Amino acid sequence: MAVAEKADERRSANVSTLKAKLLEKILAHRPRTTKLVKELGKIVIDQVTIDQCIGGARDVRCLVTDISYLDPQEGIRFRGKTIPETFAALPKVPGCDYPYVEGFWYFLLTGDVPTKEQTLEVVEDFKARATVPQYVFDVLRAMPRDTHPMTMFSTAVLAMQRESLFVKRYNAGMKKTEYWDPMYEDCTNIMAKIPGIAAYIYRMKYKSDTPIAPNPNLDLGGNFAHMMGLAKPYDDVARMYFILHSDHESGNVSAHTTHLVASALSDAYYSFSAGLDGLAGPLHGLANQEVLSWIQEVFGKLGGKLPTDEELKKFLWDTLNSGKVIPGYGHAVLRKTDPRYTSQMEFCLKNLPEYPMFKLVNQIYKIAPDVLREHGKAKNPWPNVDAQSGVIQWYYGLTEYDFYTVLFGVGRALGVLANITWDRALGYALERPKSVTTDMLEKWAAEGGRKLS
Ligand code: NMX
Ligand code: MLT
Repeated sequence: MAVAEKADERRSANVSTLKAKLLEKILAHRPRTTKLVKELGKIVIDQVTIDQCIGGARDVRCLVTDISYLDPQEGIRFRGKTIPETFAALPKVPGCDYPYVEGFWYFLLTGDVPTKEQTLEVVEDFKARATVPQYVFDVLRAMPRDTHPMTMFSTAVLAMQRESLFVKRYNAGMKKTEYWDPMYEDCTNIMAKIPGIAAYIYRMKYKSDTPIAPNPNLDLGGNFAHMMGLAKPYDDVARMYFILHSDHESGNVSAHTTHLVASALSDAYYSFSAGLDGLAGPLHGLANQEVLSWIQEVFGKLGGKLPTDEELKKFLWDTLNSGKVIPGYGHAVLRKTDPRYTSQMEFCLKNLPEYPMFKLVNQIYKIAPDVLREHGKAKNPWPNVDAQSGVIQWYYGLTEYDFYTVLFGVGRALGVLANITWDRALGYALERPKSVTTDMLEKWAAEGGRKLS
């Protein structure tokens, strides 16, 4: 890119430290992507088998992201850092155990750990963008109160699509190299507003329609706890929860859907709303709600008592024999206990070691993997993030478990919105894989494989 063009881009991005740093990173990264596509594009990195074609493209390497990577044995790394490393590296809110979510946003977007000062700049930027338009609340209020909170959340995000700066700039005419700028603005606006939207849905739906106004002196986690009406240390629980749920590389349903929709140059509102719809499925984010309802069922059947190991084993088998999955167990990529589960387990061991529901979760961890192995289907018998998260919410007073996936959605926004900003920055293409017919698969199978010329 010409020096003048770079300078143009810098001028147009003359806003926050984060945005300037992001542009610096984008300009440094673009030549790598260009070289990979133009000079090295025909190098083979994977092959596709018939079972992958029918079976959800499992393990096919055909997506790129530098924001997180999921190793089947080790679990997630955010920008190269494990969960403990991430928590240790980022600036913490004074008097709290967990980092600012805003600093984590800086980290996901740029790959750099922000200083305290850079973090506080993002805190202020989010506050300036946090006001939710009144029409969003009006839309929510017009929906029947028994609407699932994920439907409300996704609708609220979609309703704000008219705010998109990307659409305005695109319609006015803009160079492809500038796409990232209004995308970044839309994504930051969404990120700043959704804690208020989520809390409004919660207070309207479950707390007799008593929304709590935001407190302009608080960071995102603190303000979320305040607007939910949940006392300390729920602010730290929220920070931990949002960071842990943020990103899980690109292939999971919510991240992939957001990326797919954005690839049509749909704006961030359309894209994230669609991603939330995917998150609302019971095999994905809704599993955390299912875990809690399963646990309540066990307690309900035993009059609130903890089961014996034998009783628990029977409950697990009854669930499997009724054709259901054990929620919170198994994973499409992971082949070990999810480190997000471990991180939350450590939180529970420190803060609620004697809580009966936590004891039950631990007991399930002891019994369920063997039951799943004996069942013989799940490739991964170990727990995922959802097996542990609901217990913490319940302990701190958030017992309305059909709201849990909304919490997941607020956290997931950090990852998927950072990703689609980078999609635009690197000019990622419209996603359009090729489909084939069953006849074709049968023919290629009979021939011993498709002839690749
Ligand atoms: N309980 C019972 N059966 C299971 C489980 C489980 N927890 N996990 C996998 N299986 C079955 C699965 O249904 C499939 O059966 P079939 O051959 O009859 O279709 C078989 O085992 C092979 O599946 P896998 O290849 O091991 O898993 P896959 O990659 O297809 O799916 C999940 C991954 C996560 C969808 C699956 O493990 C599952 O349904 N788990 C329970 C739901 C859950 O916890 N989801 C949350 C995932 C994390 N998140 O937050 O998104
Ligand atoms: C996620 O966090 O998205 C889930 O663990 C599902 C996945 O990674 O496929």
